[in-house]
Amino acid sequence: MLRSSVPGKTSKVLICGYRSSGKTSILEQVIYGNFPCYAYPTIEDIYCALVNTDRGVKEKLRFYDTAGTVPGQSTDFLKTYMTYAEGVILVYAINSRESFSLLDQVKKDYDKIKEKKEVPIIVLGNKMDLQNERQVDTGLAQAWAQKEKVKLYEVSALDRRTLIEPFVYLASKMNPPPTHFRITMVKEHQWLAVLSPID
Ligand SMILES: Nc1nc2c(ncn2[C@@H]2O[C@H](COP(=O)(O)OP(=O)(O)O)[C@@H](O)[C@H]2O)c(=O)[nH]1
Ligand SMILES: [Mg+2]
Repeated sequence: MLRSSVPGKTSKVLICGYRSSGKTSILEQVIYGNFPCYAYPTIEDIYCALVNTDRGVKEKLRFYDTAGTVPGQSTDFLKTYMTYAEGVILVYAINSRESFSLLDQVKKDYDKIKEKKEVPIIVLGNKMDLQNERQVDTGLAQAWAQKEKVKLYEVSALDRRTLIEPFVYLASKMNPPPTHFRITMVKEHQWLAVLSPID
């Protein structure tokens, strides 16, 4: 049965990072199971999907696929998206050192904007299939992610199986159930019935 954790609510997820790191390919693969042979540079695209969570419900997510950035270029255009994002996916390509360096700038911009909001962020090191072109060391990337308190996955947009865990993780972190305890009231006469002596 199709159930959403918050009926009617669609949460906004921003996907951003270096130009050509594979943002559009990742969304096309995880949502449609399709790896486009060629992709046009993105201006802005919106993808809607129901994503499984580890709570047995699905989250309705609206992904904002943005134009890629390059180091030195202003990331100002991302600020409006950042203000409204309820989840963020930062993408770099493991065969591009520049794409990884850019994430630090994007994350810093984001931290300034989000203030005290707790917004789930995942980092995807894409193009894992291009091992022989690797420029970003896994350990180094994981150390950065740990420092920034974000979860990092290496993935390949060619292989949908690598994308499932990160997307389920992100969806599970969105709209988490309240953590306060629910106190069940017991009516007084029920206790009396239990405590009354047996004839
Ligand atoms: N080998 C490989 N190529 C990829 C992967 N993801 C994307 N690409 C290619 O990288 C290029 C840029 O991809 P695109 O999705 O348009 O990147 P975007 O600018 O970040 O949206 C395209 O030629 C894709 O076919 C991947 O995981 N592996
Ligand atoms: Mg794109």
